Amino acid sequence: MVMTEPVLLTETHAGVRTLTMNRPDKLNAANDALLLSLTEAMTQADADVSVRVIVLTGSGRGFCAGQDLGDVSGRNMTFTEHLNHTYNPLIRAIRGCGKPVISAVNGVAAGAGASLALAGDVRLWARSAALIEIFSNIALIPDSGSTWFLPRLVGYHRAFELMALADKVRSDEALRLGLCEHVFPDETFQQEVQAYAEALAARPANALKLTKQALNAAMTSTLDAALDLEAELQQVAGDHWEHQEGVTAFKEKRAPDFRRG
Ligand code: LHQ
Repeated sequence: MVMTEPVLLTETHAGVRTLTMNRPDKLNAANDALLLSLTEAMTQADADVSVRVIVLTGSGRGFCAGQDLGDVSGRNMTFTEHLNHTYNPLIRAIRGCGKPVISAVNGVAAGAGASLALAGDVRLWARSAALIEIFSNIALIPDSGSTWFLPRLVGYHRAFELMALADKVRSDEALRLGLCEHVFPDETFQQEVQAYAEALAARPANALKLTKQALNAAMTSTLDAALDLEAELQQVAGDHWEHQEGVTAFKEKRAPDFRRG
């Protein structure tokens, strides 16, 4: 009997759920099975009370090389249908998730894989990782959110150039451009990501959920609308036990415990 490897590996440790894209021979190029199971796993992790932080990463030397160009399963759909069926729900699941999502970019992120690398709330890169808005090499336009994420990070003109020329952005430049928060050595990357994720998991989950909601809304809103939403969500945060715990811990000169409750 031929055993096939799952396209997605799932592991949970200390409140951190790690989702590992697992098609290493193809640099984790995405087929429908991978994309649909990733979306499902993201939704499940969001609903699971034991999960506080989600890490998205790749197995082997790649993060994700974008659409699997050899996979024809999406070809009975139009491009529009394919995006609406697979990539777009995934990007929406990441951005709409009530928990922090870390894009742990262990290797090359190309095409829609670059979009996944940018979609996380935190982007941690291995030294050897790289990002390529590679779509124009095959005469397509950037999708899966790249046209939305990239200009907000680097401005219109730099985004256009990276997309038009499909230049490879290496980790030192990615850090300089604001495409990632931290770069870690390849050798210790997994441990660094887990340590970072556990530190994030100790932060107040309800407050981070509301912060994510407010920030996502603010990306497309006016200052007036942002002020109104802050005032509304601050009430929700202030009514939560986490706030009491934070204030009490401050007064008692101890570290708050946001993991109880
Ligand atoms: C791959 C792939 C891959 C299959 C590496 N597919 N096998 C598009 C269409 C429809 C709707 C939705 O939206 C999209 C969005 C997109 O994502 S379009 C962009 C699609 N991706 C690409 O065009 C990237 C193609 N890959 C590459 O250009 C290179 O592999 C990069 C620059 C990523 C990495 O180069 P290297 O480090 O030199 O690795 P490699 O090319 O030797 O790849 C290793 C293996 O992985 C190789 O297989 P082999 O059997 O020869 O060892 C590649 O064929 C395979 N692979 N990407 N997307």
